[in-house]
Amino acid sequence: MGLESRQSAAIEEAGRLANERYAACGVDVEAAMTTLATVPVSLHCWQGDDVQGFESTGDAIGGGLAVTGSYPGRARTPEELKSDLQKALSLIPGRHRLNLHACYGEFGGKKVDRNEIEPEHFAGWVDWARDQKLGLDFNPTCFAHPKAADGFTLAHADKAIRDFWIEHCTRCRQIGAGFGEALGTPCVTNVWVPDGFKDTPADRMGARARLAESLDEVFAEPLPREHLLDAVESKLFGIGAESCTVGSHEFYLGYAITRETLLCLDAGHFHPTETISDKISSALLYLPEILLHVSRGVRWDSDHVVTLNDDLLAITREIVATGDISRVHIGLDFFDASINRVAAWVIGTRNLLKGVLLGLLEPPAIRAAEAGGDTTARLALQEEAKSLPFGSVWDQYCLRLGVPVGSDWLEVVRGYERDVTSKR
Ligand code: RNT
Ligand code: ZN
Repeated sequence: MGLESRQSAAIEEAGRLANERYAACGVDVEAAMTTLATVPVSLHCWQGDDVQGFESTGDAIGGGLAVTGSYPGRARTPEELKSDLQKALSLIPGRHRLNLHACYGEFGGKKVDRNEIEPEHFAGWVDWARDQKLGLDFNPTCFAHPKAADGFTLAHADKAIRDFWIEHCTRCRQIGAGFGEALGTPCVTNVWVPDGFKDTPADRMGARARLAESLDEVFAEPLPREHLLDAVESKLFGIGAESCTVGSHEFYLGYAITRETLLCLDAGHFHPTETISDKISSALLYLPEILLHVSRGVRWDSDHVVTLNDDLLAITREIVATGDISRVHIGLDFFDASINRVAAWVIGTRNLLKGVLLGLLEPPAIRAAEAGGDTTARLALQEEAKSLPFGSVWDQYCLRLGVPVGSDWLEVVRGYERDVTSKR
């Protein structure tokens, strides 16, 4: 037996023992792995190039966003970004999605302003996604543009500027619906605008009323839900917009419920002790579906790579605990330019999937203890569940889905770095 097959046999044997251990806790590991394989994660294209896009206008990112780090090898062209994504996806178990921003169109060196984008600028992405068997999601890009430089877009006091961004977002919905139709899976198109005040506003209501009115124009055209799912994303603050964000959580919660859009909850967009895990069940009582931007804020909305920490585990177990994972569209939203960018995708996405798997492996006795009023047992079982042999199930899952087990994937990324990204 060669080294590799000996290792595979050991992983399978450890998996068999782990499955028995879980079975004794009432958990069906096979069923958990089967379910996990149906959960798509939408990988955000913008981790690959530090949120730069392909417009080559040189406009600063703005919008209250910041990317730090100067690790070599960022993708500079659609070809490079596609190749990096393929490498990352080959190291992540399961079938997933790609989340594109409008500024990642293939403009062929031509200046195409945001109010001029057309489906044709994304045809190459659709062909590639079809080839790679990926669904596509989409986002208008309402930042990194002279008409967003003063921090306002859809809520701008100037009607001409509002109209410009309304046109951009309207086109984005049409492009998104085209993705959904072409690929046979609805495209979640998420509107996030940076609009906010650096210092204490005198008229919050006016700005919010303008935002609502602009959004109503954007969403006016009915497009089939089997092609397009509209989402709106709230935020607490951004750099340079510390005092008031027009599209706050309350604003969008009300908007999503009344206009029947998805609500996007970004893990970095709330007060530091507030968690999105606790919001999922509330949102799903009033909305059929929601979108998550899973991120990791360190001291602020810093968009660090997602790690397998308590926050993530609380989010993923809630997604499972609601009883219908398909109502929660899982997207990632982080951008770290200080480490290998392909590795960042792989680390964050594998962690997200590990979290969902842990949620699926939760012993049912925990819920039963709570239902029976035994909160002592609930706590005892929650804590004991933490040392169940989860790692052996995850290894087994990776082995079965044909992706590297453990940290073996890092060697593959290193090889790609040596041969490809370090030469950019
Ligand atoms: C910004 C929002 C938004 C962006 C992306 C690039 O704070 O989180 O989702 O990160 O659109
Ligand atoms: Zn986000």
